[in-house]
Amino acid sequence: MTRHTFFCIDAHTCGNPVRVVAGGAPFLPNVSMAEKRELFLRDHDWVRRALMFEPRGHDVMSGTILYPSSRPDCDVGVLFIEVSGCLPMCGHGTIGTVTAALETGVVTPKRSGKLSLETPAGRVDIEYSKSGGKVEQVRLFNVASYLHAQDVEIDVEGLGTLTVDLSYGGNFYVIVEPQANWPGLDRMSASEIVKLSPKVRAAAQAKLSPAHPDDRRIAGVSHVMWCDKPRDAKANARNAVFYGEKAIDRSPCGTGSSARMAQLVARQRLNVGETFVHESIIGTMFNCRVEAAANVGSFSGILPSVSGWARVTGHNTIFVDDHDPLRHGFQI
Ligand code: PYC
Repeated sequence: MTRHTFFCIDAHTCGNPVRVVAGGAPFLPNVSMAEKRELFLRDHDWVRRALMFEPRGHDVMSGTILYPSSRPDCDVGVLFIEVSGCLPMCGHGTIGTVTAALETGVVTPKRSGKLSLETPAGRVDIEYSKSGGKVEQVRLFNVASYLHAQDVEIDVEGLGTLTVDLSYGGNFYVIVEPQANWPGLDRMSASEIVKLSPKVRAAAQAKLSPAHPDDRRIAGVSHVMWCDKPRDAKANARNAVFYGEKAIDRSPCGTGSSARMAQLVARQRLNVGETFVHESIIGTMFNCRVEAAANVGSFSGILPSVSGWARVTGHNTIFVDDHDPLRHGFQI
């Protein structure tokens, strides 16, 4: 019998899970994280399914695997694993991973208060504050983000015609704002979000089939962001982000917040230099900022930053035994 053992640090970022695999991951050659992502998906995807899906994970599970970076300007490489696949970039996953890695000593920073991560979507710089051995706050300086398409009409069974935008913040997001056929988050239950989102995603994908202008490996509509006014007076906006088959992000979603800021700047509802506080479905918040303007291919975009907190919930040694019929996980 073969037993695979994974040494994980479990955490959550503003309520959304992050399982950081610090030991036991499959060997990958010294190539870029974008290439490692492709090799992992081709040869080792069972590891993701075993650690993310039931019975070891659940419908909302998300995590990372740490690898050495092949870039001299990065401290560590991060592979994002999730119920939906291997994301090019994940904001809540980054904040949770940095917190867990620093608090447990898995990563030793060369510079005080700063780290640089190599992600499949590109380099992501980090600034963090730490007190009494605990990481208090992590700000990530995300990859360039841009509005890919605006005022796109899609037909969604159960809602009718919706007018949506498609924006990139490390993943491609359909952005749905309140309108005649969708009155907003207060009038929508979590189970309705889970039922309608795959239809919205499929309709947007069928119409747009987006790919990143500088890296065609980053392609496809993966997330749906339902937007509304904030409940908390400290926030500028609220959202519920859908991913995978059944997941609603409990955090305000880092790549989603980046995509949303790119959309708002392109629509002249937010300016370079301004902050944007984003509230999640459970009321947790990310403090975001438009750092600068940036070009992405022929699109005008932005360089966004996102700040939030995470807490480590425990150390988890996970076994995947060959004689377990459910060793590679399942979803119902
Ligand atoms: O925070 O970027 C994010 C994210 C993506 C999917 C779930 N959370």
